[in-house]
Amino acid sequence: MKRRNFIRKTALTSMGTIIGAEIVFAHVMPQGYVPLALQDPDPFKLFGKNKEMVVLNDRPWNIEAQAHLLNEKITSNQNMFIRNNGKIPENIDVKNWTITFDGESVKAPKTYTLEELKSKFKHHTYQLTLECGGNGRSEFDPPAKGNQWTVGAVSCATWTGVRLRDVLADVGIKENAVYIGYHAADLHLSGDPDKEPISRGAPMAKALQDETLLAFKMNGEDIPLAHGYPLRLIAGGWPASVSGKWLTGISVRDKVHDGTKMTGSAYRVPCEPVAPGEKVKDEDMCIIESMPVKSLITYPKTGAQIKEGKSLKINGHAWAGELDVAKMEYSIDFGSSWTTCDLQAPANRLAWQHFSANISFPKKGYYEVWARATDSRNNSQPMVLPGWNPKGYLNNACHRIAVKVK
Ligand SMILES: Nc1nc2c(c(=O)[nH]1)N[C@H]1C(S)=C(S)[C@@H](COP(=O)(O)O)O[C@H]1N2
Ligand SMILES: [Mo]
Repeated sequence: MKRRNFIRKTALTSMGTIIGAEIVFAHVMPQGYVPLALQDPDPFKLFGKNKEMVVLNDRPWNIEAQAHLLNEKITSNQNMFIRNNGKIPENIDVKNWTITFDGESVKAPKTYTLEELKSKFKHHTYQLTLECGGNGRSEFDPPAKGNQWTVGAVSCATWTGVRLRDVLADVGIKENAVYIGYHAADLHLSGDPDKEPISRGAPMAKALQDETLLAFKMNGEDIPLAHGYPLRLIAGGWPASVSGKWLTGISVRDKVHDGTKMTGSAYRVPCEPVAPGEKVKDEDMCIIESMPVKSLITYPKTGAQIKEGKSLKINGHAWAGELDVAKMEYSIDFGSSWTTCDLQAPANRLAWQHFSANISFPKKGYYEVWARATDSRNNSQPMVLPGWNPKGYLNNACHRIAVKVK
């Protein structure tokens, strides 16, 4: 990371300053050695994250939010999950940053500087929900390998950029275009510069949507480094893996993009339901497209206590991939009966929707509040874990919180 470089260049005395004490035997410390006290950089300082964010992995960095941290209507940087497949690029030269369009289905390859993108095309701003396909993975049984996300790998920030569609029109696309694939500046964990940590994409129909952006701003400011500075593809409502960070290229393909993590079991699920633990052949796996309907109670925290006779106000967000959320309900009797919540319209298509409710409880005791969203095609969240799949994607089971009435 940046910090390592920085440390290398820093004199021993400054190392002492960072540690907060003199390194007494500094003169015999091996050259290039990084003292333990500096080896474990603080992700909160490093990325500006809330201290309650949970680090799932530091090589590469994977950090998730907790439900209550996502209570903001628009997710701020400090509460936004980080999902990296490789190493964050270092020494970004934003003045010379370029994006190249190539592939079988461009009329001719074309490169733009970031400045050209910004000055040549109209800017658009949308709130867009990004959820990792593996959000909720920790609940699958048999367990699935990978980061054990609980509920916090989702965000809805405001993204500003140019429409990919407008840029593709300027590049010139052939009629046989089927899919786009992205290329990015992050580094493969092996250190091999010829390997890409991830190179995913989307069918042309998704690439050409109004809301699909080449974004250079998040919440009105430069995109934070960990979230793709200085340029990022944003494809809301689809697995967030489609939203390539540190974007350097888009290939317009005449077939389904076959980049890293497009094939095998990566971001793919069995086309037909399978029994838990079953082996599934590659050809029976289908690429995840629109994410399923889901919701999250962001207030109060699980474990909340209230006084008898008082009502409890809950609130949270609901989202449904490409669709709208049509109905939001809660249950306090383990799903036996459901009551409708207030549900707001999305700020724009592909933005999450806010819900709230005032809940009365019949008497003292332990309760669980379960929340269930239904999309505009009448698909509801399952109360328990949905279809098992080898990599543990698409867990959209109802979120629940424990409540005690005292
Ligand atoms: N270049 C690049 N883009 C990437 C990734 C990555 O590792 N490298 N991870 C993807 C995955 S799997 C997810 S879930 C989102 C996470 O976005 P965030 O870290 O900004 O929340 O970025 C996607 N874009
Ligand atoms: Mo992801």
